[in-house]
Amino acid sequence: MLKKVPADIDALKTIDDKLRWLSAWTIHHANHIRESADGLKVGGHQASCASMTAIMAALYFHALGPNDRVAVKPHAGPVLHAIHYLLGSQTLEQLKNFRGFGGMQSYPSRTKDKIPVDFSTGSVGLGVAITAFASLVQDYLAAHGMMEEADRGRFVALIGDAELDEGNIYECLIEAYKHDIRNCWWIVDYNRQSLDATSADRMFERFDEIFASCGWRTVELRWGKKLAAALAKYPVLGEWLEELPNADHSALLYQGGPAWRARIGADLGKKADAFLKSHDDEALVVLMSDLGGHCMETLVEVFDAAQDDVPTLFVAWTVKGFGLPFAGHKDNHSGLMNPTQGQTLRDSMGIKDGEEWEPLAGIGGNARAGVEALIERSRIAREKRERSFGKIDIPAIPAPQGEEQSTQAAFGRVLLDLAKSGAPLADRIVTTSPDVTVSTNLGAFVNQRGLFKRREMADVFAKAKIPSAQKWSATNQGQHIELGIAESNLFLMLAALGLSGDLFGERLVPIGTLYDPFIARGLDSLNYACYQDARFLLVATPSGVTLGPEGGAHQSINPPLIALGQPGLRHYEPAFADELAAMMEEAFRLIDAPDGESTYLRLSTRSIDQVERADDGWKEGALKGGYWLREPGINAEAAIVAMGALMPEALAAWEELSADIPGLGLLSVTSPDLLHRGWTAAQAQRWGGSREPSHVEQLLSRLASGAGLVTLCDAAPASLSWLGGVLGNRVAPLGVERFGQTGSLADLYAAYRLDGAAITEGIAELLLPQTSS
Ligand SMILES: Cc1ncc(C[n+]2csc(CCOP(=O)(O)OP(=O)(O)O)c2C)c(N)n1
Ligand SMILES: [Mg+2]
Repeated sequence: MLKKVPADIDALKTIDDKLRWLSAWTIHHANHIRESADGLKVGGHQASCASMTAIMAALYFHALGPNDRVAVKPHAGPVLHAIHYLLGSQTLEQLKNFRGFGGMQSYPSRTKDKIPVDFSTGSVGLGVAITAFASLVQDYLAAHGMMEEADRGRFVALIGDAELDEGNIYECLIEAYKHDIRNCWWIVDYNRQSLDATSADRMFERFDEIFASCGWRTVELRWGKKLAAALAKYPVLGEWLEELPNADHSALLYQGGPAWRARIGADLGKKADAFLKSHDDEALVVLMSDLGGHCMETLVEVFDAAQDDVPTLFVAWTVKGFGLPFAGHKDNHSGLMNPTQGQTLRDSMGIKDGEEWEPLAGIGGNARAGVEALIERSRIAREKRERSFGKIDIPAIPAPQGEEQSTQAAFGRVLLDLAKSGAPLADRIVTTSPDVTVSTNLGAFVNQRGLFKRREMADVFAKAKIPSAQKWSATNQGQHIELGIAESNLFLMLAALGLSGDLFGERLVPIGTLYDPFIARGLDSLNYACYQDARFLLVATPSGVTLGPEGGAHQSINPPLIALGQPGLRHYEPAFADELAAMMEEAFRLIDAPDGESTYLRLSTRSIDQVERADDGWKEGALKGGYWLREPGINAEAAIVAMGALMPEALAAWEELSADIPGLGLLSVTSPDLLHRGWTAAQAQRWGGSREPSHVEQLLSRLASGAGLVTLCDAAPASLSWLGGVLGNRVAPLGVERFGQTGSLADLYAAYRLDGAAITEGIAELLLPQTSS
């Protein structure tokens, strides 16, 4: 840790005021001053900002070091921008364009904001949990010699109190405890208000215990120094205040001095006389608002006292809307000052008309020098960190050999071969799985590369010579991070691993596995990972009704549709092992490429005959989303279009039908996602002049105009049926639309119309003359 300079409390307080002003003014300007082209309310959260400015001033201008990373509560985004404005790393133009096109974003965004944002936030709860996983990644990198111990930083989450209702926080807390995470500060802005209401008093008493039982130190910042002194002098007032319900407290903070006086007088009678006499109404408001989260002395003191690496929860009592006209009002979440209130606030801050944007307006004389010195001293990064790409040597990934293989088994073999090869890529791979490592075929990789644990853990079964296929000892050199069954944690782990290049300058190659249907379980966390452009490979297996006897509860139906609508994630669904190998190689490349993305491989446990290839001509098409596995004849009237594990049915039907239907083609779709994207991208190009036909258009143009397509996939049929819209082909869509059930593949394919008979019927439907009844 760097040596600390003693805090300049006065300057910090001035900065607190400045942040409150600038964040409020930025929002005010966007709503009341900036020209509105469409009359829509712009919005913003002045109250949510105001309750955090002291906490953020104490952090960014005192406690944070250059290697610390912060997830800022989404609605306090404008405070972060105000901080960078004071530091000179945010422009006036950006502040003026808050929530405008290309301007600073409503909620901190790693990818879109111009200032350094360590973690995007917006979907509450996720920004909190990712800090714990990022601290684990830091431990991983340090243990693997990819970063210096001394460069380790702290991971700070600034949390709204209502955010603590999000279940993902507790899933993360449990996982974090198992991994003995450290260097985390979670700071709760305990303003006791959410969007709709004031927070339940009862629950808050429990948070301490929950965190403490997971190894966290908890620190409560309840009263500020002045209020604490007053309560020490008048203990009866202290007892009364401790018991005051959240809703009453908020209402009194909103109503002001006379209301406090009346209520204290009514509740305490003569016992409060001395206290009330010694405070006029204005003094009462100031005193009763002196909560720990607004008291700079308290904030500096608790942050300075927590310099070890023990994870710490700070509960900072605050007033939502502190210092603003709607302070404490239960409806203030989206409250905006009106123009008159804006002017009054400006005047109260000593800022002249026209100087609203002046960073240090209203600060005179000696105070200004102190503030300037403090701004100069802040150790946080002012520039966005460079992203780390293009540094990993990606070897060719050969296809596993074998006449009959499943894509899931082939995945395990590719990883095993990589682990044994000693290629530098293998050293960058980190695998992780929510308790399905073995059943998703990661086991062999883990046998080679071991579990990661900061503290060594012997494989008790191996030591006792009990036979087992899994020989898993854990060391700090291991490369597999074991997770409990909480899929949201998997995606947050992948998000943190997938940002390692951005956060720490060392890119890892994260691979996460889970069962395909359980993507839905962690979907928002997956979206969150993609939103930040974290890079990883997600392997979802098994999938579809093809997992047969496992039954309906494990059979996925809609993930290809999810992938079709998910930016930043490329869906590949291979049928054969050589396709899988090519896709994995591509996925590794995409992880390490500036214009890359993450990849989702949807795999199967079904072992199928591999096809003979004359050459590598299929590969390019397979990586673009599809290729003709059986070329169509000139002006073919029909084609079978199939994806993934159902390819044997498609091939058999093709064999059977092609005698009767000359030129029948078989199109293997490896990524509906890429085909669709290519199609829409080509459409968008048209407006710019000449346009290249997209890959899917090129594929389908091989058929006669208006030819029929029977589409077949072990997923929602809409995954492929849209292909008919590209060139106007008629489509008979086959796929799964009902929940699955147990059974053999033959039973299930017949029941769900995924078999040869269904394909034949589909073709007949398309080719026979339409009869009218
Ligand atoms: C997952 C999710 N659900 C709902 C919302 C909408 N929302 C935004 S803020 C908020 C309440 C936040 O209250 P709190 O965390 O206490 O923040 P503060 O009082 O500091 O504004 C809600 C429900 C959201 N952003 N994310
Ligand atoms: Mg709140």
